[in-house]
Amino acid sequence: MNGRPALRASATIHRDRPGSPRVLLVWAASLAACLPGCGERSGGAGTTQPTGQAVTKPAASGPTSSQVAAARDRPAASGPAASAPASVPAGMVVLDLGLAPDAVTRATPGYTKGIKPPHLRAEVKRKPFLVPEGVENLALYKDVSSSESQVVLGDLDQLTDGIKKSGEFEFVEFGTARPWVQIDLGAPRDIHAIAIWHFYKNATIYNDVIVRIADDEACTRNVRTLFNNDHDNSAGLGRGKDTAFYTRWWAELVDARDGSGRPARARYVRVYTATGMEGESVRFVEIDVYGQ
Ligand SMILES: [Ca+2]
Ligand SMILES: [Ca+2]
Repeated sequence: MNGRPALRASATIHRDRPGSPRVLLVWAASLAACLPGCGERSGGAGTTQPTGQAVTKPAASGPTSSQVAAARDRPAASGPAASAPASVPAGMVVLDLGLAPDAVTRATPGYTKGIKPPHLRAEVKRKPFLVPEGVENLALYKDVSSSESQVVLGDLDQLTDGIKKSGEFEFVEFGTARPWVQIDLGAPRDIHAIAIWHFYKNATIYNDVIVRIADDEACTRNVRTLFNNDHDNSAGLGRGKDTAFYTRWWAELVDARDGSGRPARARYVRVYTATGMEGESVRFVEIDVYGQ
């Protein structure tokens, strides 16, 4: 397939490259707020290529030429200013998920299918997510394993390759109804947030998305569930109170911190997903784990 292996035999990919539940999704209910040039550009300071640097300070100076061009093309009511916090406390920065126009596939928002679950949330603009300076994507180039010994398309390491586009060959597709994927951070780390990009070029509502962290590879020690939208416990991991969502280029952002803002410490991050509302295969594009 264009030189790219379609099947992968091993469940775990090893590489040597350098390298309680709250959903923060609050995104634009209107299509306008989802147009290119707005959203999480963090004042236009986001990078154009995926990097390990996950955070960026709000822009301190005037707009760049690309910002000017973006501003020209977007409704006045949206844009970086709409998502910029009134003030950022000392030592904190706005989390930059790397959503520059050339870093993600800005699929047309609003494409929705007919079947919707009862717990589907309304999309409103997500508030800026503040993290301490120095927080970065700990998952970049880290090892990925899965419940499945084979995937239908792609390679597991695409989940942490920093590429967040959702086009052809830019996702990993599973042939089973309820796979999980797991990232090994290599050591216990302090996790502030986890961002998940399922395949989003066509907005999809996946069932039973569950995010867990644990101290061990088998996900049995010190297991904490950070997100669970399995409202009817069909996954058997307990009934979740989180809402269902459309897959979008701005990702699903899960807050890993406790009520006092303390990060969660763990080495392993496991994300379960079941097939979509209309039987769509489970497809992952990228998972970021932001922490220190
Ligand atoms: Ca990727
Ligand atoms: Ca369910």
